[in-house]
Amino acid sequence: MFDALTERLQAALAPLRKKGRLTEKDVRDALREVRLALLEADVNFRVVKDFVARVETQAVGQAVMESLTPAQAVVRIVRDELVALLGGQTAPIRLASTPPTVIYLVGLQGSGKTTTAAKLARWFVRQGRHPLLVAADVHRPAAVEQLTQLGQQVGVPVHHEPGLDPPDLVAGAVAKSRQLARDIVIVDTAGRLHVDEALMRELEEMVRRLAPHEALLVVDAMTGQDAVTVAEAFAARLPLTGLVLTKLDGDARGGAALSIKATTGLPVKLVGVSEKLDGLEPFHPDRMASRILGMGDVLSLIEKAEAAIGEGPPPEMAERVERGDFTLDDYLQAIRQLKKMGPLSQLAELIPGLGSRLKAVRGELDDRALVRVEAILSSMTAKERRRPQIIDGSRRRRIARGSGTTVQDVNRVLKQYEEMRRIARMVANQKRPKLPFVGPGGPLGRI
Ligand SMILES: Nc1nc2c(ncn2[C@@H]2O[C@H](COP(=O)(O)OP(=O)(O)O)[C@@H](O)[C@H]2O)c(=O)[nH]1
Ligand SMILES: [Mg+2]
Repeated sequence: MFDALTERLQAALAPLRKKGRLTEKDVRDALREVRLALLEADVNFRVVKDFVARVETQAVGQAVMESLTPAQAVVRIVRDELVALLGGQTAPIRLASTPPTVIYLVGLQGSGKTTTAAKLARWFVRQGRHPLLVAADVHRPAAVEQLTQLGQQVGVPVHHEPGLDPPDLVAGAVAKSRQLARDIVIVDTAGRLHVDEALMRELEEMVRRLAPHEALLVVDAMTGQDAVTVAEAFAARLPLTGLVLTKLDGDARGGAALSIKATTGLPVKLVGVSEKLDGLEPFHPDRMASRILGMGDVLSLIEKAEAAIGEGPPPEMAERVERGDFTLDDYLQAIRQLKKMGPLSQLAELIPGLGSRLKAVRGELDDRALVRVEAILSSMTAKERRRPQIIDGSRRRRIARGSGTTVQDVNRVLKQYEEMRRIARMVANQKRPKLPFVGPGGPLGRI
């Protein structure tokens, strides 16, 4: 996420750290680089100007110059102002006091409305709620079909009546939600390639017939500060309550994310971080600021781990691992949990301190290797996983065939497993419990 920006900001601030005392010139030089970094990331120029001015007023102050660690003080100011720029506080999705809560998703075609509708539905289901999706993009038949399929994947009913206009359709949505005992109504709307009058009229009419509690504008982060123009056009006609920034996993430069709150006044509430239906996250300005500055985001990492691992490994597995006696079954489980945490390259950027080494580390993290190891382990029988010593030549050939890999791949996985077990035993003997499946020789290595 925003790799280039992170790299440039770090480079801009690095010279400060090399000096014990800072002069005003040092600070101004660094801020000039910060300014260029932001402009290059396609942040709105007025936003950049205000931002740099605010940082400068504070950073050339006496308190900073005379502090024991002036460089840190400057970085802190940059971070705090970045948090403010991104909206300050986390802006939650507000639920109606009397259900159902009505949430509209609006935006240009291709911005990610339909995907976000399904992601949001899934997100609510996981919170124990009961959403209803409304397929109000009736102009393209494929759109209804797309939402219907996504609804099935997340186990959420989709409301649609062929031949009905969107305003009439949404007008009946609350009755439908009551009938199906649903407490949240998520309306997926039509988009155009650009903002046009017919689209706006239709949306206005829909909002008149069914008032939203949340009207979220979905914007593609890849469009940079063009997103700001789109947001202003929608905000002029609709009672928008917030934004969803999608495709943050792509090579977006950061312009949209950093400009949009300041220019529209609307908070970013959610971000889309993958095409998959679990790729939706609440937007936390403070965590995002840390990430942009390459400081990592430990809180998100912990949350991901907790969500993936749930209660943690079963106690008997933990015990076995501690004894240095873990099986191929344990190995398989560990890999599956690691996979649930998301793409390895995305996890890397949450780890503090990787900073400029992030790119190199990313190159080494290979999700396909993980998938391959999983395929190989899954192609073994339960007995083989418990007693790997019985895996002879013919079994190896069968496992390779079953997993679409080669015998060499299977050999490598078995060798890695032996190595991990050896390390685990060594660790157990030193009475220093440590997870053996991460680190050299672990599933992150090449197979
Ligand atoms: N990588 C990535 N792709 C996304 C994200 N959100 C949506 N997409 C993709 O963007 C394309 C358009 O999404 P769609 O929901 O159909 O957009 P709509 O026209 O606004 O309804 C699809 O290919 C989605 O898979 C995201 O957060 N990350
Ligand atoms: Mg759509």
